[in-house]
Amino acid sequence: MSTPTRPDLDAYWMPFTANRQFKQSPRLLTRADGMYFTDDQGRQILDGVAGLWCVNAGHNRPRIVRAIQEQAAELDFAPPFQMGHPKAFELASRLAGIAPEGMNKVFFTNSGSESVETALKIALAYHRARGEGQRTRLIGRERGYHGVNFGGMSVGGMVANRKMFGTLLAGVDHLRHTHDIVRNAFSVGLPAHGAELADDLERLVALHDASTIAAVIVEPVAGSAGVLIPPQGYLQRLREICDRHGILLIFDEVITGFGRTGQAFAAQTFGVTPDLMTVAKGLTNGCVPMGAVLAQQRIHDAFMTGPDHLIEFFHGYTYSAHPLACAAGLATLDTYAEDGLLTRAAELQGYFAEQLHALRGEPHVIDVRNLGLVGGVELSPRAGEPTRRAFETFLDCWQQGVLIRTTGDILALSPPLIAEREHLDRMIDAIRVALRRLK
Ligand code: PXG
Ligand code: PLP
Repeated sequence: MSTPTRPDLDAYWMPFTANRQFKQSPRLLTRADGMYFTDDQGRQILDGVAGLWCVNAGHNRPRIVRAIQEQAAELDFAPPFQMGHPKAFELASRLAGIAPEGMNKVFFTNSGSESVETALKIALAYHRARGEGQRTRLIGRERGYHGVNFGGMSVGGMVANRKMFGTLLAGVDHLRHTHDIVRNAFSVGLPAHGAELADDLERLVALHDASTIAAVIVEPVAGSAGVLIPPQGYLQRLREICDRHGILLIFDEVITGFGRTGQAFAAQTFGVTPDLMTVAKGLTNGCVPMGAVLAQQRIHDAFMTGPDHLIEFFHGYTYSAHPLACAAGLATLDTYAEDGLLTRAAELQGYFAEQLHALRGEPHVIDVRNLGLVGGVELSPRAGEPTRRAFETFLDCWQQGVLIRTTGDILALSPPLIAEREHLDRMIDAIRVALRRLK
């Protein structure tokens, strides 16, 4: 095989990466199409994780590529403050059109992390605008992931993402997580046990008083922390408790949005409508960075007071509603609609679950879980070396030409929604082969 010339790897400090390991044996992707990447050795790599939970329509979709190219030549940038461009309004309307009932106001950002910061700020300012400015407390959940900025890190619950960074935001508390491998191991779809864990919010209300709590933020399905599927009835119960106490409910749908769970949004899959919803990733099929916060009309309207020449919400990003991102977003929504991708996971999930759960009984496997086109396989950690088993499985799959994700000792699959059965088979087979030769 020819040895390609590689760039100098020294200067790039890579995000969420074992930099030293990577630079010793780099994994460089140079092209992508459909379900596959090509690496710099010319190998085809089956994409088991939709890039990073974002390329839901598969790679290199002609309609999206063309939209970005044409947009760059037509309007490269338009300032988003006190100005607009048509596609920003069009994309907001289109998003409202597929969103849960009543979530019809859209604030654009450039990432999931920025969406989370934005949603938390909207929640605080909403209460203040209504004369309840004492509601400042934010509640997250253990094992939650809400991006890496200070707000999201503070409400997040993954210790490695928090422990190095000081005191974080004050006035944050956390619900217990819902992962219960003792009662729920190998559940197909929603686990049966644990709806009562939502009552943990009542404990925090009793501790802090509801009048001090602005919002609760949770991922409907926790992705980054290892595919934690909510117990049956849990999200409904959380919604009821929030309503009882005037607490806003924020769903972080950065991963679950755009078809991952079988409907456009997990809110629809679960039949639970939040007050605010954060999205990113699949919004542009991963092609151009973009995120958004979707809000209920009444949240937005609470801001629309005072003289009408004044700015109502002092927040925004230079690249909010960037023309390239809006063009990509519109073409992405067209692609999802044309190919029926927002509900495709619902059609495939039965087959996916069956194949994935066949990994039960393979070496080291202590749990398998699934919903829509998200799958998690939890391994028992090697004594004294947590995370190594999963990382070695990841490297083995890579050698076999399959890209998966790991977090801790959990393997995650989230294939593009265009996946066919044979692609799902191949991903799961690669994991099986890797597990059988793993120490
Ligand atoms: N919220 C959720 C629920 C996410 O999954 C973010 C916020 C942050 O989005 P940005 O665009 O700022 O990265 C995410 C991102 C993983 C993994 O391995 C998942 C994410 C990011 C990095 C790694 O599961 N999700
Ligand atoms: N830092 C400085 C000095 C800036 O001027 C700006 C934006 O004008 C920012 C940070 C924020 O950048 P962005 O709007 O791209 O988030």
